[in-house]
Amino acid sequence: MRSHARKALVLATTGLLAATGVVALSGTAHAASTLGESAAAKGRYFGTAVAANHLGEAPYAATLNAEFTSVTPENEMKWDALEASRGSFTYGAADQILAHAQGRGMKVRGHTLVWHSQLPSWVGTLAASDLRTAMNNHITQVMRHYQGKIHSWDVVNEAFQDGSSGARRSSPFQDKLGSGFIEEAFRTARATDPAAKLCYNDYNTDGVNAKSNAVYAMVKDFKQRGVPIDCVGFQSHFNSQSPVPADYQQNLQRFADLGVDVQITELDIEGSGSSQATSYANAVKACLAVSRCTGITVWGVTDKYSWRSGGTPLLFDGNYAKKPAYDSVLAALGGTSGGGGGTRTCSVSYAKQEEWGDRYNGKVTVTAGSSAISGWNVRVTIASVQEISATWNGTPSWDGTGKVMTMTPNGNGSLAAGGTTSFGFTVMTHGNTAPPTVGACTAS
Ligand code: G2I
Repeated sequence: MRSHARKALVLATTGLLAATGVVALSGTAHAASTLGESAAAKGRYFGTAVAANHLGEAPYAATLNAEFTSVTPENEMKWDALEASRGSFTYGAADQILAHAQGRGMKVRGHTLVWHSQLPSWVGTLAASDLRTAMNNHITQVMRHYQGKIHSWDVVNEAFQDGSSGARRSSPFQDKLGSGFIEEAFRTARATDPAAKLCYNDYNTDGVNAKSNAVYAMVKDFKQRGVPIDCVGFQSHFNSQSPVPADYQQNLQRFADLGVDVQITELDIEGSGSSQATSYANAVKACLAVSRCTGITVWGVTDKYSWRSGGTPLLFDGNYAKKPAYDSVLAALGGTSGGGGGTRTCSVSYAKQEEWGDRYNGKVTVTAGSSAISGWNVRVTIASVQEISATWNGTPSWDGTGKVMTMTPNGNGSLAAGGTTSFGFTVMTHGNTAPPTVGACTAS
């Protein structure tokens, strides 16, 4: 049993090697351009929010890895995730995202150190001086853990009220420490990691309005008094009630003129089709028109995992197919798509399965590239004395010799980006146990 298994493994390896050259030849040509590459050509990063629990989903990881050059942990670096109980820090899920990004040369945005939401209840129970100690300790511990690994930190998130008041929002920090908590958080952050860019991040501040005016006044004051701040994040959650503002670029520019970088940090736009695509393009163009707008992050990879998935606000649909919004963003970044939403590619691998005295079974796995595909075909060639006596999970067609089989899908051949399927067949060896030659995968 053991030696039989080992023999099968060796044969499988041989088969795989025989097929490898062809797999390489099939080339799985990359899409002409990606969001990340085309943004890089404009001196910017193009990022996405990422959830650690989706990294194991092949098309999620394939899309992330192919298209994005920066990640923001969607929830994993928030206070409740990192310090749920006082003084006890849990970095597992955040570190998982960091490792994924670092292994692929992606930047990481840190989100977020001080925020009224996703704040464990123990923080709210502390008296002022203890709260100050806890806030500074949280900033210090977390920033030390990630020292040198985070390009920008959202030091304080959403500290201002919506509406016309221009006031600070009620929170344990605001209510007990007063407005000075923001400045104190930035000073503590700078002292801990002088290399990280320190950002203030908020929503409904994307156009010129009472809320953005209040943030503007704070940043101006910080710059005048030498309080350390390097960047302002504009979350940019848009929908029909809150569309991309006409003065978006102008607003980004006035902050940049204060001497800070600006970043679009959580972009998503509810809608679909060409109107969504146009809005996305306008948002991207606004950033590109502001030299200190250093990067864009969308708030998720795929509509299906969006925090407001019903609004389908992202660039890839639930099957990881590129939406019109993807094409318009790529075009706005100066990239070129293969047309119809990216170049469709696939690749194959071969493995020998069971074998008997007179025959063996082979299995071919088909994997879609970084775009979804709607069909594929693979050519399998056997030695002249061999015969294919059975096939499964595919629809074969044959050349005149009966030695070259072209396999196509059974029914619907759609695969998501990075998705896989497989087909199998039995080869009657007639004394020749050679593996088949598995040709290039052609996608449609
Ligand atoms: O609300 C959208 C964003 C606004 N700006 C700050 C961001 O940090 C915020 O992100 C969202 C996440 O996208 C959601 O995923 O923040 C929400 C919480 O304020 C996140 O939702 C939470 C759910 O409320 C929890 O029930 C859930 O356990 O996500 C958690 C993890 O899935």
